[in-house]
Amino acid sequence: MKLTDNVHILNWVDEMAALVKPDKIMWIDGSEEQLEELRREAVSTGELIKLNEEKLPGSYLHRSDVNDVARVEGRTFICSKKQEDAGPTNNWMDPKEMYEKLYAIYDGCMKGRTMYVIPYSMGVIGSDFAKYGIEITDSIYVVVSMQIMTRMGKKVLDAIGDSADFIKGLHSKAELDPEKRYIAHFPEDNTIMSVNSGYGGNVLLGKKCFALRIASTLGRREDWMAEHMLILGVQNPEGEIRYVCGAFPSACGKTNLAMLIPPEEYRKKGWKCWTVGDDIAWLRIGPDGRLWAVNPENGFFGVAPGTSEKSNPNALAATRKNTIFTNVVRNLDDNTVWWEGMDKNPPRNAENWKGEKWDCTDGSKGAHPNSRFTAPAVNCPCISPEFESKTGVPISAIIFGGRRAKTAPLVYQSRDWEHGVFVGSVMASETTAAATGAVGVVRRDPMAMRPFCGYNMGDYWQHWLDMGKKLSDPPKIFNVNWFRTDDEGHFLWPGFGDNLRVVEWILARCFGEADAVETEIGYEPKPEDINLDGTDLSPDDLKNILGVDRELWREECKGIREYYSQFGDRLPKKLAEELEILENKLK
Ligand code: OXD
Ligand code: MN
Repeated sequence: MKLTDNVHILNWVDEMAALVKPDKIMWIDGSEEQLEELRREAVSTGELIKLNEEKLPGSYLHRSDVNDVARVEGRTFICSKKQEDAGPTNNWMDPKEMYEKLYAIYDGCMKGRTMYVIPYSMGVIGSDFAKYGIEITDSIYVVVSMQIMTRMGKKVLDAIGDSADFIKGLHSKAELDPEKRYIAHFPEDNTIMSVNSGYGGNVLLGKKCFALRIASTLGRREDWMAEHMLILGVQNPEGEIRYVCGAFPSACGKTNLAMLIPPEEYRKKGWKCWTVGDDIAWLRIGPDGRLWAVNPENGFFGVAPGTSEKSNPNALAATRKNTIFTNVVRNLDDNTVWWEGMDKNPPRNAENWKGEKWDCTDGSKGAHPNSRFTAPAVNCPCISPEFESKTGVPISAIIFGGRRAKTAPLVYQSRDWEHGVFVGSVMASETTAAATGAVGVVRRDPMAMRPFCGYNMGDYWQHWLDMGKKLSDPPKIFNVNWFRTDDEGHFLWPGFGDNLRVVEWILARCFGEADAVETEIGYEPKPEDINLDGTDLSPDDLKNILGVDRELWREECKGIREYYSQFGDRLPKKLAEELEILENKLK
């Protein structure tokens, strides 16, 4: 049954149905009855495995194809009419050529299958922030995951009304052929096409595809920003909650910061942290000239390995009901799940992520390193009371970060917004020995958006600069590095909950409550300005992770200059100037 009279939606759905030729079309209304029927069907075909109803109520295990376990950046395209509008950091294909290629692949790909039509909203339905989408898919896993990750169903169609303003998304698992796998974005058509994958990051189109790649282009047109950022509320003992956004490349502890648990001494004094978002922030200028943020998602699509009662109890708690686990270990004794780093007791009677009998003593990994949980945000014990707010939360600070063994100090503040945009544009992380064998290879990941910016990165930086001019009270911009090491490679900063000590200084700076010293790269705290009560660190230890090593920073400038050169005349002049200012200060 069709759920709308909107001719724009109906015509597009008809057109796509004529292309993919499904046996049946089902409109997803969002009702629990319909979803439960689909879950039952997926269990009967093996697409989902029902887990222990007592220990993990309402939860399921899903296994993706063994060669379909991660986002495929090499096969992700921005298909703007002009190549220079996609820029040097994106794969590009001419839209006509891509449509032709994809239409050939989609032709008849849903024969014998049901086509599901999912109306969904990114952001609270009816709010000024909300943007709507329709995803067509042949996967029940996608339908039930979209129910967790977005607000979806008939109420979204009601909100769209007869408007043509919605993002079109077509997904088909097709044959799961990696050679014909494409994640294509057509920013000028508000369209996303994903084919031959069943992995969440490639197929839950509301997330990276819409809420970052397409939304970044919408934000540029409409004067707002779509960012790869967590949103954290920090409540001080006086009961005041101040908010920060944070952008970090992968493997820098973003989820842990988003769900931070204050150190004991802080908790005793009444500090508390609230999660508004763990991955994506949409930012708009408020009537007060400040930047206001919402998390457009409704759930967490988190990396499972390493999530434990110790590292992130809030994330673990979020997965204890109504969750879909992907590519983790199945404990056959009690029909629950496990992953490396959850605890020290791997199940003895278990299946690995591929569904094979797994012997935890043979040295093989049981869960895939990129195994995931898809969990409702409401499950998180520290979810912010502002999570459903239609206006969002006012942002006091933006925190950029990366993993640098040397060079970057524990924390520094940019001199102003423009300098802050420079700091974000040159964000970098070093590869670890475990991942590549080559330690210290610097990968630039501007604003942690390298894989997610839907247009030319140079234009994106200009948009940041332009937004700063429109904000009468812009957030202050900081850079942090939790990963400084000594010469033996030991971390010099404890990280995790203790990062609140740095965030406390950051927020105090935003409200004129803390001092700083000016260095060549920006403002840094004096060692005694970071509260170390309850740690075994002294202000003297902090001296090793603050300060500026001119030699290393001169090297850094060479790397930045080389990185910038690929953007040609799309590099904003202001950023070239900021680089010169830094070079001069280091002379
Ligand atoms: C994610 C990512 O899955 O950034 O959030 O890759
Ligand atoms: Mn992410």
